[in-house]
Amino acid sequence: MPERSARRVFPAGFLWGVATAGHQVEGNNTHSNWWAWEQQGLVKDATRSGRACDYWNRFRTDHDLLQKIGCNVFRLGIEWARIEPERDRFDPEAIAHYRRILEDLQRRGIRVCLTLNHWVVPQWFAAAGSWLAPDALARWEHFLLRVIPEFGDLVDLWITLNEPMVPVLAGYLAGYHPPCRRRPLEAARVFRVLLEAHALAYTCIHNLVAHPANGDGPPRVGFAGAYQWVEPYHDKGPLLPLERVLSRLVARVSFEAWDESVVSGRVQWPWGMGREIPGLAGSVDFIGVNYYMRISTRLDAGTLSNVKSGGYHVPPGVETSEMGWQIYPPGFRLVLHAVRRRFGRPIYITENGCCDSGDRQRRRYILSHLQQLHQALIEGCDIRGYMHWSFTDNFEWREGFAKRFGLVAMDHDDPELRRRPRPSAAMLSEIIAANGLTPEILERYSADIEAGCIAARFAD
Ligand code: IFM
Repeated sequence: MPERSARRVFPAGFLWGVATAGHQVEGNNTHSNWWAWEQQGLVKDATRSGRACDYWNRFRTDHDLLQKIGCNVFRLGIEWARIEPERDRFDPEAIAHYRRILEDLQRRGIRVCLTLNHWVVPQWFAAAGSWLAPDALARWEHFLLRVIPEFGDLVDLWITLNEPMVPVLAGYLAGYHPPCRRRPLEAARVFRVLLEAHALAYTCIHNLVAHPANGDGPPRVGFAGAYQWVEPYHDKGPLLPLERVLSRLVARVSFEAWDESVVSGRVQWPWGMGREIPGLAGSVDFIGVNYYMRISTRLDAGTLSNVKSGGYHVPPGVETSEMGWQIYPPGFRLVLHAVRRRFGRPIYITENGCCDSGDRQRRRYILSHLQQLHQALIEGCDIRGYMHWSFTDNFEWREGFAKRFGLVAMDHDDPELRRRPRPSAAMLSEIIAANGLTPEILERYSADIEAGCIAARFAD
């Protein structure tokens, strides 16, 4: 439960905003592997991304809303499949359109956090073997060399890859994201190739961007990692020691090995045996932290396969979101400290949010997570910004449109795709205006918060 009274002011210049991803909002990303996969009816609610939020055409309306909320940063992505719909054929109109979008943000004084790859790849790239193709990195570099100079002057923060462990685990190990493989050795190869892809993007951006939008020095480049707080399911009893070991293993497999590979420049256990990757060591100017939940490890065969499949163990009495994810704000602070210790670099929160169609839990979620974030700041974590996931309801991958993370609600069957800000958007707007949590804000929302508890779902 958020505390009711303490004032929590954030540093001057702290960035406040929201986050999206190209495929989830733009619509009609027809040349992509995800588009092809959706046509097979594999999305849980049998929807397809289709026109999604039509951000591609309605970006000005959305940017008006960003301004109303008071955002001074916006995280968005570009889609490789749109820019290079066929191998070696770049679409100049798509590039020009992305420039229009970024320029519109710049004109409004909204800083740009741009993701170069958020899991989705062109269908031609997927058909040739995706990240496992012998020339995958050459194709990726070809793309980077074309796009980075186009957008370099408009971007403040570059995200090379979003949650690279998701394609590794969901695409190649658990097999429920395209290309739906269950091959540990392939997963390990993809892990290595994505490290190389990240390092390549880091180097290209630093080599190619002479005048970054941030203006005051070299470009700022990082990746966005999916972090969870992983703990044993039981807090006492004979299973606890083994569950502790399991929780270490899950954290290691899911994000620590990636982080330590980036720090050391060598592919770390269990995904590799220390092979060096040129250009990788220390290839981050900041870390993007995506944090949603706690994972509880329990001693049964399901735990490891559940890690990325959504079927998590939830201890009795722990509140969950509509994704079935444990809402656990203290884990946020703990994750931030762990990331600080590992990298010693500035941190931006590139995603944090709650799947909540009725907007009953979201305000409490935001307040309690911001309190933890602020606590981490006071304790020495260099956190520079917070981007809430997500701006509008959007295409939630294999969950389709059924799962709703938006501060702004959208009915995807509405021909007008009207944007309807939820009450939590108004609350975030007040927080941004105050640059933090004031006792007045906490007091004003305490009734909502408590009313929300009644409707919140509790496990067991
Ligand atoms: O929607 C996703 C996003 O694309 C990546 N991070 C988690 C979000 C919620 O599942």
